Amino acid sequence: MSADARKPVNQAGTANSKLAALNTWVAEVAALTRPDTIHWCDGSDAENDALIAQMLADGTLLKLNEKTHPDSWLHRSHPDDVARVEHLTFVCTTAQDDAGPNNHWMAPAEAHAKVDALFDGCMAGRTLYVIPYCMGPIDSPLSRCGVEITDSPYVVANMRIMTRMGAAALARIEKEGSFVRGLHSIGELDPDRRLIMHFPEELTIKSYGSGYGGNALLGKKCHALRIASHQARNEGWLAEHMLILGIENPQGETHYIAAAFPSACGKTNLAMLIPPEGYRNAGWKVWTVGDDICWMRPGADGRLYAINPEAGFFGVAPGTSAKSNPNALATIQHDTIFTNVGLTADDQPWWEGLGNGQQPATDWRGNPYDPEKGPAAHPNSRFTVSAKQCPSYSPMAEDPQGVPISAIVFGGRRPSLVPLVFEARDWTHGVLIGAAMGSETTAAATGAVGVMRRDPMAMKPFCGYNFADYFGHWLSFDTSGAKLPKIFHVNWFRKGDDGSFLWPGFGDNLRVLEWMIGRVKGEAHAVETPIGHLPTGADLNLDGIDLSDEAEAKLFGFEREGWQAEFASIGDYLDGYGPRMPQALKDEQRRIVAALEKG
Ligand code: GTP
Ligand code: SPV
Ligand code: MN
Repeated sequence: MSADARKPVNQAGTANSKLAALNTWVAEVAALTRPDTIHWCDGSDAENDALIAQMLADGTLLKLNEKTHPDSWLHRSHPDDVARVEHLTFVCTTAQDDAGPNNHWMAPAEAHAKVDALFDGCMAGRTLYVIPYCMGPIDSPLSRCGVEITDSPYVVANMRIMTRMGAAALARIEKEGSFVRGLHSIGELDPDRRLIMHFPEELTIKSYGSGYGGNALLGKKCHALRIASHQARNEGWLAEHMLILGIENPQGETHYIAAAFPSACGKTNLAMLIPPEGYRNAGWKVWTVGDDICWMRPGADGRLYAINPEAGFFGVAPGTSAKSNPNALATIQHDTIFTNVGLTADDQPWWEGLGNGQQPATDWRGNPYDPEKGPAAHPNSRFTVSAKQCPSYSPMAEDPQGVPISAIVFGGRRPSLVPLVFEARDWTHGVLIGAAMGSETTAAATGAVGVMRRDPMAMKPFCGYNFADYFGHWLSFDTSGAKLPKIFHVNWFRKGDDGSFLWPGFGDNLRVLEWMIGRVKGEAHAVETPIGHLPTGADLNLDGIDLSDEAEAKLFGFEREGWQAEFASIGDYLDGYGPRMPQALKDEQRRIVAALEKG
């Protein structure tokens, strides 16, 4: 480790770039926040080593068992700072309608004034880090850059894993001359003095008072979804809360699928799927391109091409086991930052559902583990790890042109009504299926868990503009030359009368993906219903799994009366957006209501 690495590259620190606009902004931020020193991050190993050493010294990180988890760390956050805070997240457009009823809104001038008052002097005694980063491969035309200023070394260490950060990103920014500006301070970690502000018209983010991933790693949800969705609309592409995976069949053909599930609803797990034994023996493979965010745009051939703008995974720890997600478990054996997990007596990370026979000694707050006081790991505890460590990481994941998408999948936690899988008739119907998505809330955001809400395209917390305009933007891809993916809806979370999941899920989800690919190729069979094309149990390969009669009936059934009520509610939801809602979606909803009435 080099002792010099901790010293700011430039003590004065505000004129370290060839780009005047960047120097000016850093100087302005420094004048407002008044840090002791300024450090421009170059992304080097020496810099990272020095930051880790500093965080070990001040207790921000604890070293995990070097034998079992080399170069891995535990971070315990403030107990009131463990998840995204949707009620404190704002989209600040000039016109309130542009943010839409789907976002909390504040007028830009008022928002700047409010949050700048919090930033005033907040970095006194601290170091201001300047993090130039690129979302997507450095050489990809689909990538976009940003600079995050933060006073949190934990944020720097995480951004280094999650993005292409440092010198190469700075060079691209200097060449392009533009970048998304993100200002972050962990502040006092007081929930009453916490704000996550987005100014899409200024390509600016200001986040104060939280060190938690989605609130603080500004390249992720703030930039790659809220700001990027706004940019994507203007520039003709899509920024989505989707995983990307490749399915290689025994003939060696690979089809790429992008899937939008709400937070903590199975993206990481599906992206890293290991085929069931019969499939493995036959030669099926699944490749991981991304587990959370997908940027896609039409290529010259009319197909949609997608990149994963991230370089790492910020994944949910609880439930991750050698059985449920062996690829994830293999990925996080070394060089991993764990946040808010429990610890064994010999300093190994531990969480509910890990299932390795070990026991927790310490809970996520650092107290002796006591099952009476709740779980050892926080339900939203996470790991941060480089995608390169994932055994299933796709050789195409770094391709600057992206991968061609054959199918788009929407899904959520739906204990009742919604079958295992169905297919949209066409693009407009598919957009309606996405717009109508519902799911039970999870621990990824503060607030009640298990409450049903509409979460269109899994973007309710992340769309940087009015959902009505967003659905219109989706519809606009249906042009004459387009070769659009087929759209599907899945539900891995259907429950039986006894409250247990009816579908085994995880690796067995490949059975459903295989049917989708069959549909894309025009080979697989389906039954037409008013809600779309459904397979019967006989249309899926169910060899090796045993479904009860109840499971078969509910997973492959179409419940007309329940859907009539659902579509009435979808109609009310669309109407809530007023005249801005595209007529084509309202017409589609009415067509389905009429078809459901026919009996
Ligand atoms: P974010 O990172 O918050 O965007 O979440 P994600 O969509 O990547 O969620 P993740 O894959 O981490 O899944 C979260 C939870 O869903 C875990 O508790 C998993 O065990 C559970 N889960 C994932 N896939 C399945 C499945 O196929 N069936 C069932 N029953 N549970 C699943
Ligand atoms: C999510 O909540 O959807 C996440 C975690 O992927 S965070 O990056 O914190 O938003
Ligand atoms: Mn997510």
